[in-house]
Amino acid sequence: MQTFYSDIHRQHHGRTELYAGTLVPCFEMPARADMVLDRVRATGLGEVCPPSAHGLDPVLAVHDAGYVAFLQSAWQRWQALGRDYDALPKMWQIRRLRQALPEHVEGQLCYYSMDCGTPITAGTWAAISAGADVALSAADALIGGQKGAFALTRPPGHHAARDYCGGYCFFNNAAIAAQHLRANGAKRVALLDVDYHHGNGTQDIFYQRDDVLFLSIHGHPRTEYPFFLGFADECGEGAGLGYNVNYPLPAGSTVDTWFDALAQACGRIAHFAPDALVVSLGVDAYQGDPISRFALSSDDFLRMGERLGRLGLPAVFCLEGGYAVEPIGINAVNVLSAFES
Ligand code: Q9C
Ligand code: ZN
Repeated sequence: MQTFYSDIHRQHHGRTELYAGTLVPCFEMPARADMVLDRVRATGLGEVCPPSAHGLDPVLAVHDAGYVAFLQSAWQRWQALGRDYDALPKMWQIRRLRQALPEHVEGQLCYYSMDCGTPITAGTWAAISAGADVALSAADALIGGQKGAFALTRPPGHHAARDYCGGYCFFNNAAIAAQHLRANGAKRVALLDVDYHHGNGTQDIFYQRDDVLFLSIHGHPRTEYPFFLGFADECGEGAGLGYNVNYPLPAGSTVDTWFDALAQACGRIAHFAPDALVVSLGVDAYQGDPISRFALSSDDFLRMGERLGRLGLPAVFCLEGGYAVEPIGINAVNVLSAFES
C-alpha cells in the first residue's frame, strides 16, 4: 500500500514533559516517524508519497473554528510575551470554575488543553497542518479505489477532541480522514482505535452520530490515561446511541484478552457493514512500551493486521502512539503488511 508522509512533522518537537514529577524529554518525538519511514522503505511496503494540500475546510469539518484559530496563532502570541520555551498550560476549569474563554493567551492555552503534556512549539502549526493533509491524502487514495493507505502522521491525533488538544494530539487525523471519506461517497465509516490509550477525542467528535461507528480497545481508564473517559457504559448519545463501543481492559491484560476484544470489535464492525475502515494505529499496546501496560509482541502486530484484513474492507491507517522508538517501525509496518497479504 502507499504511505503518505511529510517531513514537516519534524517541526513539532516539544522539549520536555512532566513524568512522575520530573521533566523528561518528550516521549512523542520526531525519531518515531523516522523509524516508521525507515521500516516502510526497508520492507518495500509500497510507494512513499507526499501529501496534497487540502486547506482548512476538512479540518473545520471536525474541529471548532475558535480552537483552530487558537492553534494557528498561539505560538506567535506566546512568543510576543518574550517566551521561547514550549507553550504549556498549567491550570484547568475544574468543578465550579467558569467555562468562559479568557482573553490572555495563557488562559486560552488552559481553556483549549486537556493536560500539560501537549506542548505548542514554533513548528506545531506547520506540522499539524501537514499531518492533516497526510491523513486526507491517504483517504483520497481509498476514494480513488485503493484497498489500503497509510497516513504516517505525527504528532498523533486521537486525544484531540472537537475543541481541545491533549495527550500529544492537536488535530484528530483519523477523524478528519473518516469525515473526508463520508464527504466523498462512503455512507458509513467504522473507526477502530487500537492505541493503548482511549481515543477520547475521536469519541467526542462522533458521539452523537450513527454514520461513524467508533470502537476503542484500551487500558482501563480507572488506572490509565486519559482517566476521565473510555468506560464501557459510554455508548453514544441521541442518534449516536449504540455507535460508540469501548473495550476497556485492565492494565496488565494478556495478549489473549486483547485479541478477544479485537474479535468482538470486528464482529461489531462487520455487523455495521461500513463502506470503509479507519484505524487509529497506535502501537503502544507493545510489551516494551515505556508508558503503557499491555503485552503484545511484534508478531502479535502481524496477527492484528491479518485479523483486520479479514474484514475485507478498504482501510486508512493513521499512526497514533507507540513510544518504544526502536521497534515502532517493525510493529506498525507488521500490521500493514499482514493486512495486505
Ligand atoms: N507524562 C498517545 O498515545 N501521558 N498519547 C502522560 C506521561 C499521556 C499518550 C503521562 C499519554 C498520552 C497518542
Ligand atoms: Zn497511546
